[in-house]
Amino acid sequence: MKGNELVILDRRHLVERILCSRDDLLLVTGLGAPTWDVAALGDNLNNFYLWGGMGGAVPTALGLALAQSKRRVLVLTGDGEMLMGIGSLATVAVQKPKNLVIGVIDNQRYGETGMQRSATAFGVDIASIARGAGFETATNVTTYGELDSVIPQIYNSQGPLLFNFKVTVSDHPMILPEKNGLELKHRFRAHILNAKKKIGG
Ligand SMILES: Cc1ncc(C[n+]2csc(CCOP(=O)(O)OP(=O)(O)O)c2C)c(N)n1
Ligand SMILES: [Mg+2]
Repeated sequence: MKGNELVILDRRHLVERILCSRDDLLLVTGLGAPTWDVAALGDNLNNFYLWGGMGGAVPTALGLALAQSKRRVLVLTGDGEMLMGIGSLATVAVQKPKNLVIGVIDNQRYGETGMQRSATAFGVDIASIARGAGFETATNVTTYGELDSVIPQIYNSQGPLLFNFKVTVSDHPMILPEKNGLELKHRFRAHILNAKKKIGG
């Protein structure tokens, strides 16, 4: 995948299609637009939104996946955020969490700060980097047809998996969830641990 090829995925449609069958999926979102995309679908106590800590989305999701090994964990983050934490792919490849899926929403831009081109606009391929780290499954997804075949893998295939979704540059309204990080941490933790107690885990 070169940086200048046609891309047709819309990020809000993408996220809606992935999450419409989410069931009890645990979801970590990278700062900025990926958080707003998920919030646009309504709040969910199984969501852990990151507002800062750029580069920390995959490490956060990795810790969660290791601690909650019976739950499926998805992280949705941006190309810029992923590039900042790119070394975390090596850690994931070494840890091999079976329940972790990484979805990169790759608009080839740093959206929030003014749409500056990221390295992926110049051909840097995050999926190839993940394969180089040791991921068996790490691919680019550019069409809705490919997305349809990837969604069952997100929910069922053995992780770690990485899907780099090529999306159009867009200007969707900002939908902001709760911003207090402490509150977000406490409610997520309480919800997961309480749910675990109920199923006797
Ligand atoms: C350490 C650090 N550097 C820079 C920023 C400013 N910043 C916030 S969001 C963002 C761009 C994120 O780009 P990307 O992850 O690709 O998300 P997009 O909005 O493009 O979907 C930047 C540079 C920050 N929050 N933290
Ligand atoms: Mg981006």
